Amino acid sequence: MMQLDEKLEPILAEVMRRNAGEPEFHQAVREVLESLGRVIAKRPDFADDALIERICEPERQIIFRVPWIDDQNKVRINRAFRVQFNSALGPYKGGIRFHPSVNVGIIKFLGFEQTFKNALTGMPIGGGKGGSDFDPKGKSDREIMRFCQSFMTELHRHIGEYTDVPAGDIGVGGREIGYMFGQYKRLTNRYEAGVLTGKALFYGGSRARTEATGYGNTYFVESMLKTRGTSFDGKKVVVSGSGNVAIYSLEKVQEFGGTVVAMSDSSGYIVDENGIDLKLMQEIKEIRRARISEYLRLKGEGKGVWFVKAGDGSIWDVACDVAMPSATQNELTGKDAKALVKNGVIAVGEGANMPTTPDATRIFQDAGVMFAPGKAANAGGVATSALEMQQNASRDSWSFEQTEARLASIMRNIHDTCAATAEEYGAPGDYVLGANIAGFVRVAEAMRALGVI
Ligand code: NDP
Ligand code: 2IT
Repeated sequence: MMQLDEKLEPILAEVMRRNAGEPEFHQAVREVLESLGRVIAKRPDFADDALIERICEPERQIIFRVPWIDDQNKVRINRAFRVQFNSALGPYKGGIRFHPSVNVGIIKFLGFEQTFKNALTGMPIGGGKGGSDFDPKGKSDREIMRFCQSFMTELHRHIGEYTDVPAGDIGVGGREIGYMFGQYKRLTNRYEAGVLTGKALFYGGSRARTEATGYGNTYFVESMLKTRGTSFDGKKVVVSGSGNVAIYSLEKVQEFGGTVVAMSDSSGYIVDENGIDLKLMQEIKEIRRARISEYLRLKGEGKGVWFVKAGDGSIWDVACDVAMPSATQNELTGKDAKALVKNGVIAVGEGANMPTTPDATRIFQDAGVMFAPGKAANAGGVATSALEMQQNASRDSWSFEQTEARLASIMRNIHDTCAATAEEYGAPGDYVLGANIAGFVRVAEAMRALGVI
């Protein structure tokens, strides 16, 4: 582990004491604090007035019960969260995750990361995150609707266009946002389109929001490859996951001339030596909501396609030039990083939030692999959410081309900001340091201007 500046050590110790048993949150805070030693050496005033301590403490945390009735008429209970982390730059903004692994520590880590990510976009949005330990797998459409309605029956008091603007994340996509928006509208008697993003196009959604995170990560990695005089063209790529982020990474990588040879879900991974078929993957995942092994069944054996069950191997053993982990936190371990380096990987772009363990990140950086941290590389989703808020506020709707062009320019900007910041702070090519410092400085300047609140 990297040495922490001695002024920052007690801050981390206090975060760990106060948030006992929340390892993901500790991990996210440690990583940012590791970058801040160089900042306070240059700008000691940023350590005044407990500014860093305040940045590590969420402004508000809401935990609530969600009762709902399943298709067997049985009453079920889940626990839900909204962590409103930081509103110095704008209303809290960040997704909602439905997954059985969700707990307050996971939502806190995501809200903390979101704060710096949102700052990096340059848009007026604070950081927040929410979710529930509800497991959408195997639930009927009606069960999903009843759950979303009950969830919003409590959440609606805490959100609003000027307060907190949720969106999707794991297990929450267009369908869930629709049910939540319907319930919010009914409870408040307001057609407040800007209260949620990721809406469908026919009721206030933005074009390119569905594609934005995957496209954005691909744009970021393309910019990174360009610094070494290369591009996606002709590259072999592995994308983990097969949800929203993974599918639109696949689409953009293909457009840039790369070949995605493997994708996964929690049941295992699929390899297609000829390149994963986008339409087939969309049919399996977006329409049928099926398991990834369906890909092999539909394609048929003996065509350079195979499936490896989870536990029987790691997707990161598949040789590639570019790795884009786009499933979940800590999915790419030190062992995986070693295998990727051995197989000649040159760039890694984090589509997911914190998918790479700290030791794996170090292995990449020590081996000279270009490494794009999630809070920079996957910021295209939330940036396009901010564009959706802009369209809602002006009662306007932009074309796909116009919206994607804004996204592309935001991603180039984030890339260049991270690169320039890393250089300015004496670590050229270290995008982790660049993203952490550039995000921190923007939030910190705003917090200082607003006084001790
Ligand atoms: P989806 O629910 O659409 O897809 C998630 C994918 O990851 C699925 O293939 C899922 O497999 C897999 N996955 C999730 N949890 C696990 C797990 N514990 N173990 C193995 N596989 C898992 O979510 P998204 O694509 O929206 O999100 C993916 C990642 O990207 C998350 O880290 C999210 O925070 C991040 N992100 C999302 C943004 C967005 O706009 N949607 C923006 C920025 C970041 P299975 O179906 O089997 O569970
Ligand atoms: O992690 C993320 O940035 C998201 N899930 C998207 C958040 C948003 O508000 O669009």
